[in-house]
Amino acid sequence: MHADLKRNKFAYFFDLLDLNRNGLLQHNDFSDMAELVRKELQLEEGSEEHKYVAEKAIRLFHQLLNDISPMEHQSINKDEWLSFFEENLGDQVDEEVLATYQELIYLYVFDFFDHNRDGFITSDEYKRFFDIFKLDDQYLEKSFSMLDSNGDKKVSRYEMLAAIEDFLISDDPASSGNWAFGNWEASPK
Ligand SMILES: [Ca+2]
Ligand SMILES: [Ca+2]
Ligand SMILES: [Ca+2]
Repeated sequence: MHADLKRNKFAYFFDLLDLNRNGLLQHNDFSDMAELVRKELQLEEGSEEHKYVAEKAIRLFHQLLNDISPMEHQSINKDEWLSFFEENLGDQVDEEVLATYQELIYLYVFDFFDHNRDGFITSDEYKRFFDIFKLDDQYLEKSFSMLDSNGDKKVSRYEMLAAIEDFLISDDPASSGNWAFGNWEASPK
């Protein structure tokens, strides 16, 4: 059937998080992301808010290091990433792993980009997500409309969590959640 579908999505998500596109997930991918968010939100360097953002950004990395135990110190390669996700969210889904990553990814992509803190992501806020992760914005509109399942022009927490779950475990190529982070069939730039 669609044996490669989930693998392609896992690989796409690795490339997205690998902010400097060097083929490895390392501390700087996450701290650089926090720095971009800090500038975007115009937080003062060293402020409590800035520390909060930096701490939250690194949480996903620490969870990954803990779960994957990479060969190289503090450096996760794509094969290690793919084996972990295929083992835990592949044919057999470990519910605990799913819940953990659903929440962490939610915090990483939703919470950071809800700039006005109203609990919804607008298409402008979603565009910043595309900009920071250098995603191809020709897919911005399509991705946003796939996320916005009730069509009210904003993405709620519920819509985002459902999409992330689909992205992580659905093996249906027509599933709208596959589009949560842009065009999963293309490589991020
Ligand atoms: Ca990297
Ligand atoms: Ca908002
Ligand atoms: Ca909506």
